Amino acid sequence: MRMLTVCALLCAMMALATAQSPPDAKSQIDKSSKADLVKRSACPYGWTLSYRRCFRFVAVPKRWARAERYCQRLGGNLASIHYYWQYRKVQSMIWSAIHRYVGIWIGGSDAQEEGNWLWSNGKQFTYRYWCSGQPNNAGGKQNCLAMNYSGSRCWNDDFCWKRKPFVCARKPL
Ligand SMILES: [Ca+2]
Ligand SMILES: [Ca+2]
Repeated sequence: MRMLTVCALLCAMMALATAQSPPDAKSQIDKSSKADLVKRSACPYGWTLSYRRCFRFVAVPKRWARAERYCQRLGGNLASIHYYWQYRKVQSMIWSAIHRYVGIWIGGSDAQEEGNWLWSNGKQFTYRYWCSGQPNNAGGKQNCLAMNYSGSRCWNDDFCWKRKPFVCARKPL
């Protein structure tokens, strides 16, 4: 009997709670998350959308740190690469801009600690596409990641002071 009373009380409270929440709350959430999705798939002018990230190739050569600061002023960082297909996509973006393969800075660096590669945007450095024999830290001072190296167009650690074109990446708007 006591159990029944407790149950009746609980059921009444639950019914009250349900009645108090606005009936269209769920549809409101659905609508706003849909709008959010549409919004997040847009890039600022001059950026290329690729799977929820915006990329931008900058042809003016800069040192790695200057390139990173330039990307930051545009609301991003030097690009990080996490998959082979993503690397191919960035390569084709560069190719359609300049129709040649040259060394390009992206956001990897082991300047903080030799051999400990980090992306400047804070993402985990798991995917790698190093050329054979790289990174070799030539001269004990190669701490920045350049893509499109050699005929295989793979990754090389290079001197950060070198001026190279670069690729920025940022979140969609
Ligand atoms: Ca190094
Ligand atoms: Ca090297």
